[in-house]
Amino acid sequence: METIEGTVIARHGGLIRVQVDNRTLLVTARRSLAWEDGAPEASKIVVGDRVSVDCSESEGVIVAVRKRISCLTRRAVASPKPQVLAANVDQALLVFATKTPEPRQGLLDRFLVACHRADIIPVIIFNKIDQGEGKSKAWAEIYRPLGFTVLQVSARSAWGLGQVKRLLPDRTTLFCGPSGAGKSSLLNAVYPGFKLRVGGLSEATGKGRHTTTMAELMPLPFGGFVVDTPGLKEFGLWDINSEELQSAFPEIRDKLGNCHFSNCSHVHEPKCGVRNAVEDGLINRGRYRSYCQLLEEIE
Ligand SMILES: Nc1nc2c(ncn2[C@@H]2O[C@H](COP(=O)(O)OP(=O)(O)OP(=O)(O)O)[C@@H](O)[C@H]2O)c(=O)[nH]1
Ligand SMILES: [Mg+2]
Ligand SMILES: [Zn+2]
Repeated sequence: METIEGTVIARHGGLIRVQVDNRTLLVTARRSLAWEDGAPEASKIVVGDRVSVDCSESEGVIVAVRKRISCLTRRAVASPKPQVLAANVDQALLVFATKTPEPRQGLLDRFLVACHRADIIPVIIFNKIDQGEGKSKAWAEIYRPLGFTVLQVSARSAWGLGQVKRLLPDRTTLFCGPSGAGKSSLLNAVYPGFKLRVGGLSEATGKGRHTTTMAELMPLPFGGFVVDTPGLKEFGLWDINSEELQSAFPEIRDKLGNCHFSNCSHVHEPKCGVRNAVEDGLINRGRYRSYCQLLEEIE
């Protein structure tokens, strides 16, 4: 059997587009795939997967999937199954709008926990700064001291785009966030050659219209790859325990030594260093709320 190696750049139902050197092939996947790392729970090929394609037939067939270096996974809405957004990405740009659609801290904190779990570097982007700062300034003051990069940009006016561009060469970057935040607009602004479809917002709700309908991996002319994804409403955590959750919150990790009980959950125990820090204003209340909510959800 003659096989060649490639990278999955898009899925169209059962058909999978694979990049091999400078050409793309439209192939299918064999039913009994060989997963180098063992079949994952969501054993579905995703964008970013490195695959072996058998080219001995006229139509190529994927026969094996290589070990994933990273994969950003969420619990799909109304389904017990995990959904992998993309494989083998190095960093994720979490794109929110400063004002509309209104950014939700709960969603941001979920993204950050999932990136921590997946060993993917998160970057928080507030787009549409041309419409005003909205919550972006207050949130930058919360998240920057925690070690996260927070950028304020505008795809429309090109404000701050240099900072985004500088993050991209020679890596694979996932663009994710709610529908209508401007992920595709930002990508078009970074490289007009993409010509991605951009959609308006619903006048009634201020939310996006789910313009991008599938994840797609695209090469940048200056090196590196980007993945545009459909907007996300929900992000359920997948495969994470309470210790990992705590360690995903740097400000909680920082106070662990101050709790009376070594197995403190920081929700109801007395003499809790984390809750004291919240009372003293050292830990942001919204962040603490996110932690409690996520802990309840995973337990
Ligand atoms: N004022 C302003 N509007 C913007 C900016 N960036 C994007 N928009 C508008 O926001 C709307 C949504 O943009 P998209 O790029 O389609 O958003 P998206 O995040 O890709 O949305 P989905 O594909 O649905 O997930 C469009 O009407 C854009 O013109 C910006 O920097 N400023
Ligand atoms: Mg889009
Ligand atoms: Zn505690």
